[in-house]
Amino acid sequence: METISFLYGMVCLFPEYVFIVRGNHESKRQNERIWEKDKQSKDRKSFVADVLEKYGESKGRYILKYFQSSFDYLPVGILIDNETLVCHGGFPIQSTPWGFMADPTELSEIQMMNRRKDIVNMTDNLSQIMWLDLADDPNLPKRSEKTRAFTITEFKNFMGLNKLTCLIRSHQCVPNGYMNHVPYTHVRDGKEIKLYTVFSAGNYCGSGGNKIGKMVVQRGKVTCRSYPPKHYPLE
Ligand SMILES: [Mn+2]
Repeated sequence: METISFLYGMVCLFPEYVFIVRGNHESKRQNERIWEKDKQSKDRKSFVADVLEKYGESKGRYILKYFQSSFDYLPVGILIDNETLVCHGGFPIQSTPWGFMADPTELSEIQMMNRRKDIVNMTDNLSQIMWLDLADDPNLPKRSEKTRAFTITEFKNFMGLNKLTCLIRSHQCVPNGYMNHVPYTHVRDGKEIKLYTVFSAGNYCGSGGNKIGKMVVQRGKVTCRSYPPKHYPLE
C-alpha cells in the first residue's frame, strides 16, 4: 500500500514526468483472488490483506474501493518518441474463430478501446496487454498451458504495422532484473527491432532471489542496469 500511495503521490507532484503503466495486479478481481488464495499462507501478504490489516475491515474496505477503482483509470501503455512502447505484458493477439492468426492490432485501436473497467479474463484486448507471456524465448519459460503468449511472428507483425522499434514489458520475473530477448530481435528497414523485459520487484515474493532491474530510454537508446535485491523480513 505504501508503494502505490508513494507512486500516486509522485504522479500528483510531477504529472508531466511520472506515468504509471497498469499491470495485471492493478485489478479488483485479481487482488481479491490473490487475497482468497493467500489467506492461509503465512509468508505472503496480498494487497487486500495489507490494507485491511492497517485500517481494519470497515475503513479498509472503504479505502480499497477507491484504490481498486483508480486502477481502472491507469494507462495501459506508454509510447516514447513514437517508436518505443512500454506496457505490462504484451499486445492484443486475437485469433480468428478457426484458430488462424488475426491481423495485428493497430495502436490507434488500443488507444480507442474502453479501458475504464476491471480486467476480467485473459482473452480480450485489455487483458492480453497485461497478461501475455513470451512463447519463443527458451530462457523465459511459459508458466502454464493456460497462460497465453505471443510468438516471434506475432511480435514482428505488431511492431511492423505500428512502425515500432522497441517493446519494453514486465510481467515475468527475470533473474537479472532485465532481459534482452535475443530470439525476438530482427531487422526491419535497416533498424534493429528489440524486445525487453524489465522487472523491478527484487527478490520477488521474498524468495525469487532476482535482482532489481532499471531501464533508461533516451533518443531511442536503451540502457539497462540491475541492483542487488533488498531482502526484507516476511512475517
Ligand atoms: Mn504481472
